[in-house]
Order: sequence, then structure tokens, then C-alpha cells
Amino acid sequence: MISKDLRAASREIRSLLHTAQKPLIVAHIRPDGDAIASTLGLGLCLADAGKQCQMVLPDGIPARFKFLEGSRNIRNRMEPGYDLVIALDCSDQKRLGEDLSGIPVDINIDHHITNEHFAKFNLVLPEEPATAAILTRYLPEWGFPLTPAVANALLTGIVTDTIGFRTSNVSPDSLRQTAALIEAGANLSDVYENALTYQSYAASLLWGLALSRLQKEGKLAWTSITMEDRKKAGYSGRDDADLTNQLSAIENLNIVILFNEQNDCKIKVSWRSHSGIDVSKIAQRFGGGGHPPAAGAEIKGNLNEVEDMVLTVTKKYLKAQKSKGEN
Ligand SMILES: [Mn+2]
Repeated sequence: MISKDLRAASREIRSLLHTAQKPLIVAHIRPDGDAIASTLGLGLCLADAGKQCQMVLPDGIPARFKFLEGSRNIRNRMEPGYDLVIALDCSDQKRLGEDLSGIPVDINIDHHITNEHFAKFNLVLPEEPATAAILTRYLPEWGFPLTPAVANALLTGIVTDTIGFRTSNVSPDSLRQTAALIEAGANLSDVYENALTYQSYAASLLWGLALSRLQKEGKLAWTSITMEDRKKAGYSGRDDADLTNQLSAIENLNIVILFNEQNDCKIKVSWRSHSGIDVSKIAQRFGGGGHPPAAGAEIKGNLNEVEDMVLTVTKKYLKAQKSKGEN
């Protein structure tokens, strides 16, 4: 059931999307598959409807997503002259990056439970497994047809955010949406291989270096990717090369953490959890956010400091959860 507020937001969004001539679509920094896919899915729809559409992701897009039609039209910087701003898959405005964090946002479509409703109209559905899933549901309702290119993009968002339909928030509805996307021309095996399975040789080397330092204490395991690792492996991206998801595949753990050293004394920390432990609460304490089973934060400091701080807080949190469970 969709609430009255959401229905009202959906009506407003529909009319804004139809009236706009020069929409600007943005998503969160260091974009993942869902951020890229949602940007492309909506961008291609609006372009098909004859609009002069700007798609802007300040960090560009990882090579694995360049198979998507229209991905070459994504820009790093916005140009003036837009008449509508749409933020996708982004829970707070800071996550749009420096250039975009100050501009007024008209529409925010997202599925993060930590969403701050920073836009004029917010369509936030935390029960949906991906922002692309929300668009799959609403775009046809708003009168924008799902072409094969749009469907392929949206399917990429669902497949990546659910790690191939493996997360606990995959519902019968998500599978029905997926079926609708395949009917509209999306290619599931192609999306799966390109967006999820394939990885570069450099990424494999990077995994090896980071995994050689994997540590475990009770039901908590962690490791890090350092600047040095990236150099040694010849890995040019600043992302985690999907290692966090790999860590979360280790059995019998409650929480895994990846510390990803960025270039400027900043550490990107990613948490994944099992057994219903809400790691978004820990991430929020460090100024980050996310979903109950998957969250992240960017923390200032050197690797050792940040590791100590985060491990202490996470262990305390695990202990508190445990004693809560025992009561
Ligand atoms: Mn997402």
C-alpha cells in the first residue's frame, strides 16, 4: 500500500517531469550500479520524451558499466541552464558531491532508510531493493515507456544492489519488476556478466593484497585496501573493487568491515551485516548512512586511527546487540 503523501509526491513528480525542458539528473558520489543505472534509466526516458537532459556524476563511472547504452553521455560537471533538478539513490545532499551539494533539489527518488528528504518532493521507498526498482514501477505509471535501453539500465540497478537477487529485501514484487524489464527488452545474462561477474586482472590482484591482511575477532572480520595496494596492483579506481561484497560472503560472521584508504587522509569505511544487525546506525555515528545490512561512512584520519576507532565502536555495538538478544 502506498501512503497518501507518497501518492501526492508521485503526482507532483509526474507533472514536473513532463513540464521540464532541461532536466538535470544527479546521483551520489562514487556511484554504484544503482546510482548509474537509475541516472541512465531516467535520463534515457526523458531524452526519449524530447527533453534536453543532463546526466551528471562528478566521479564518472567505473568501466564495468560502460556497456550500458547512453553511458557515454554522462558528464562529470553540470552546465547552467537546467530547469529541474532530480537526485537519485542519494540519502543526503552532501553525498551529491561538492559542486552539487548547494543547489536546490526539486525531486529526490531513493530507497535508503537514512534518507533526509532534502528535496521539494521526495519519493523514498526504503522497502524497495534499488532506486532502479522504484523507477521500474513508476516510470510507466508516469507515462514514460520502458524501451530496451531503459529496461537494461534499470535491470542493472536491481541486479547490482541486490548482488544478483541475493539480499533479504528481494520480494516477489522485485522479481515481477525484473520480469517486466526482461519483457521490455532487458538482457539478464548480459547485465549479470558485465555488471556483476566480470572483474579486471588488476582488481583480482588488489583482492589478493587486501585479503592477505584479513582479520577476525569473534563474529567480526575486517581488512583494508591501502593506497600502496592500489599502486602495486595497478588498480586505478578509488572504489573497493567489489571486495566488500566478497567479504560479506564469509560464513558465520555477524559484521564485516572494509577500510578503503582514499588519497587525502580520508578512509572510506563499509560495513556489511547478517542476522538482522543494523549497521546503518554505526555508520550514522560516523556521519555516514546506508541500509540496515549495508552501510558506509567517510572518516578523516589515517588508516590506523580510523581502524581503531571504528573497531572499538563496532565491537561495543555488537556486544550491546548480543546482550539485548539474550534478555
Ligand atoms: Mn541504491
